[in-house]
Amino acid sequence: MTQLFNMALAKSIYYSKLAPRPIRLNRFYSKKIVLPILIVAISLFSFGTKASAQEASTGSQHRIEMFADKLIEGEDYLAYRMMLHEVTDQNGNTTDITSRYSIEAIVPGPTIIMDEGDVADITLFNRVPNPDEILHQENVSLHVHGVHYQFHSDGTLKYINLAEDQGATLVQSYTYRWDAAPGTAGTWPYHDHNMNTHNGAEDKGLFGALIVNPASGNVTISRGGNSSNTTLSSIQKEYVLYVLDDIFVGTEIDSQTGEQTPVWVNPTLTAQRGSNVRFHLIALGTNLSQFSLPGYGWVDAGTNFVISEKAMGPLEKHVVTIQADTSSNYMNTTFSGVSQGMIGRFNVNP
Ligand SMILES: [Cu+2]
Repeated sequence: MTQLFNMALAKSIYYSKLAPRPIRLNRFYSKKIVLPILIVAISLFSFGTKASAQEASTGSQHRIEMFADKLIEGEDYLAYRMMLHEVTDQNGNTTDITSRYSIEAIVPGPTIIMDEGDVADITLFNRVPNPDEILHQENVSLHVHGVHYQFHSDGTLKYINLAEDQGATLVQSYTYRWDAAPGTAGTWPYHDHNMNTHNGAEDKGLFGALIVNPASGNVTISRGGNSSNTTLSSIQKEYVLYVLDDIFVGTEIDSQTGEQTPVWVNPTLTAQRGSNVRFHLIALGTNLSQFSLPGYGWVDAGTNFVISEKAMGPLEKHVVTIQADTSSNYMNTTFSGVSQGMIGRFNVNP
C-alpha cells in the first residue's frame, strides 16, 4: 500500500511537470508500429566489453539521470527521458547541459554524446506506472554496446548474468558506469535488457544511441565522392536514425548548440548547403536493410571505398559524414523497405 501511494505521488509530481504532449506523437502511432527485434541477436551481439581493472580517466565526468517512462498514457509503449546531464571537465568545472534534451520521453531515447576518454555515471529511474509491475518488482535497465564497463553495469537480469538483477525497480534506482576508454570511439546502441523479458522491452521503444567522439577531434568527410579529414567541430548537424523493419525513427541534433530535437518517424532532415553533417544509422529490425542517399557517395568506414549504398544487418551501425550539397531522399532500398515506404527527405537549403 505504501508503495502504491509512493508511486501515485511520484506519478502526480512527474506528470505535473510535463508540458502538453505535442500532436506529432500521434504520427508515431498512426503507422501501427511494431518494433520487431531480433532477440537472439541482441544477446549475441551485446558485446559491451569488460573494463580492464581501472583505467585512468583522461577526459570529462558525466553525471546523468534518466527515466524509463511510458511514452503516452494509455499506450503500451515505453521510452527513455533525460532528467539531468552534467559534465565536469578535468579542471573541475561543471556544466549542466540538460536543456539540450527534449523534456519528453522519446524514441529513440536521448542521444548521449561523450568524448573518447570520458566516463559517465548514469542513474536510471523506473517510472513505468503499472500496478501489476509493482507487484512483480518489474525491472528496467540500460545495457550499452561498445564502451567498457564493470560487471555491475551490464544491465542484465540474474537470469542472464547469474548474479544479480542490474536494473531499476519502482522503488529503487540503479546506477551504471560507462567508460569511453581509448578505442571505443563510435556510435553505439543502448537499450533496456530487463523489462518484461530477459531481453528487455526494446521492442516497446526502450532504445537510444551513444556517440563516442574520437579523442583526435577529427573525422573523415566525403564530398563529391572524395574524402578528406575535417574537425568534429566543423559538423553542423547530427542525424541519429534507427533503422527498423518498416520505419526510420530519429533525432536531429544541432552540433553547434547541442540541442536535440526528436523528429520521429521517417523524418524530414534539414541542412544548409555546404555544411558538414553526419548520419548515425543503427539497424534494429530483423531484416537486412540497404541504406541509400542518392546523389551522395561516402567512404565506407575502415576502408578506402567510396560507396553510395550500405547493407546493414540487425544491430549493425553505419556512420556517414558528408558535406550537404543537394536535396535528396534517404531510404531503405530493400524490397521490403520500399514496400513499407521507408523513405524520408533530406532537404538542403541554399
Ligand atoms: Cu544490445
